[in-house]
Amino acid sequence: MAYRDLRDFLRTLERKDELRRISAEVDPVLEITEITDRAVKAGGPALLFERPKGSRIPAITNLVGTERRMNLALEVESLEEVADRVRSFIDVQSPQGILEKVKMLPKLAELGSFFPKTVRSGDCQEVVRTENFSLDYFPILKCWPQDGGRYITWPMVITKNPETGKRNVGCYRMQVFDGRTTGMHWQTQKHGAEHFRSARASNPGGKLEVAVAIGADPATALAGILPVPPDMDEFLFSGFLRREPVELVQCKTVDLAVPANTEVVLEGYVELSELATEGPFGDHTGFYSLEGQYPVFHIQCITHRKDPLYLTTIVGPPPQEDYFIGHAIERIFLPVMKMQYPEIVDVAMPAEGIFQNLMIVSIRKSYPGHARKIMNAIWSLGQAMFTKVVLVVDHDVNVQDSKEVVWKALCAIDPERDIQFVLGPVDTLDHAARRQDFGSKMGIDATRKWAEEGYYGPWPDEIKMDPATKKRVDAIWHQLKLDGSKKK
Ligand SMILES: Cc1cc2nc3c(=O)[nH]c(=O)nc-3n(C[C@H](O)[C@H](O)[C@H](O)COP(=O)(O)O)c2cc1C
Ligand SMILES: [Mn+2]
Repeated sequence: MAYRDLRDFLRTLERKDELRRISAEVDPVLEITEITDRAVKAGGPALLFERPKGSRIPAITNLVGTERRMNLALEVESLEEVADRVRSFIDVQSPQGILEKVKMLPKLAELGSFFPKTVRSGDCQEVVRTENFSLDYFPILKCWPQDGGRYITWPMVITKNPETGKRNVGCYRMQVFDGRTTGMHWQTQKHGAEHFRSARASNPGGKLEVAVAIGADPATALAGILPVPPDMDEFLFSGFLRREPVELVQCKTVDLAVPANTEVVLEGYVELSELATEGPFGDHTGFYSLEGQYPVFHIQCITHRKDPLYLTTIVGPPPQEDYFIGHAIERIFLPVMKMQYPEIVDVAMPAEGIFQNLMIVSIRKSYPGHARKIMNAIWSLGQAMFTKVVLVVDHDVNVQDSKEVVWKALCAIDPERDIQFVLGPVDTLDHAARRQDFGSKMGIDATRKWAEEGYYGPWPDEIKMDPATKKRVDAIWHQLKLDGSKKK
């Protein structure tokens, strides 16, 4: 059974000794970050701050900051289970023959059962505040010393495509400007920003309605982070992940719906003609992202549960909780990448590469220039377009092992021949790019080179001892007493 809501998941975490309650008063200004940062880096538990300074609402951090808790959140033993389910849906896409078509029907029915469902009332509206409300009520973090203020870091920002009416859910940080306004940091390539531009084009002086949901069952809370295609409802994907539809309730003052089990909902709008200075913010690159101009979110109503919890996360020097989220995304979406590019064997985004800086891809190479084709594929694949360095290796390199990758990839390149630069969109957070959002990217072809690619010598074999010798040494190894021999 899917988790009913955030507190249901917290109960499970507590039972499994994966949650620590902190009853001492702790300041949401910097202190919660410092504690959380240490907890994440130690592989520690989820944290429930019962007495954040200046607020009566408890704050939760490090919810899914280990692979184990991510598995608990998705109710699986390993992420491969989720990947297998994704694969099983992709496989039935193009049935051949009547038998395959018939077999497909239950699968389609199952898919249909994941669509969000509208319900009449929801716990998230136990309290409705259209007057006398303020964000000051919540334990919103100032994360790092040079941050421009407090930031809501794990919101589900919900908008509708003004042209198609389709919903989008994105996790975009929101800087608190005052009790009723925040920044809206949707980066220029993201779907929320697309909705904003499209609304502005048809009505420059108007508004775009926005609902922000904070804290839900874990699969739903993750929805806003998933890189799903434009106009695909992220809540459908949450329904798939939790194997039960997300229940949605209509907002009180805007024509949008939010997960009924949410802890806190902010309803309002952005003015299409208004921008304000947002930032700086200690970001997931491990550096501050600097000030920029972003839309302003005006809150006109806050609804929440009677005793709301405030879910938040910190980003900063890796690894942080977002590494485990990104890693889950990598595993879950790998089958989708493989469907489009079957030559891809595996993909890795090491924590230090902070997602957009480094993707290591292994392929089964079958024609000249194949590695370069894959680089271009990555740069045109959704948010993978941001990848600053794409490193392509042969199928027999284990991309999950950074040491093996460094060793084998560097042996395999003639840098001038094998490195390729392209220009294009880069991540907004890339402070080294020549311009915001625009810069260069690098592909490294570290596969074995072929004659057709201008390499005429024989490519050497990797050194491996022959099995017969290994066997003979195995037989006498014990007598040699070389295992664990320590000098005294
Ligand atoms: C903790 C966290 C904070 C994030 N903050 C932002 C942000 O401020 N702006 C942004 O554009 N993306 C941010 N992202 C990434 C987006 O959530 C992600 O790209 C998502 O897929 C965007 O949804 P969309 O494709 O519907 O626009 C953040 C991700 C995480 C995990
Ligand atoms: Mn989207």
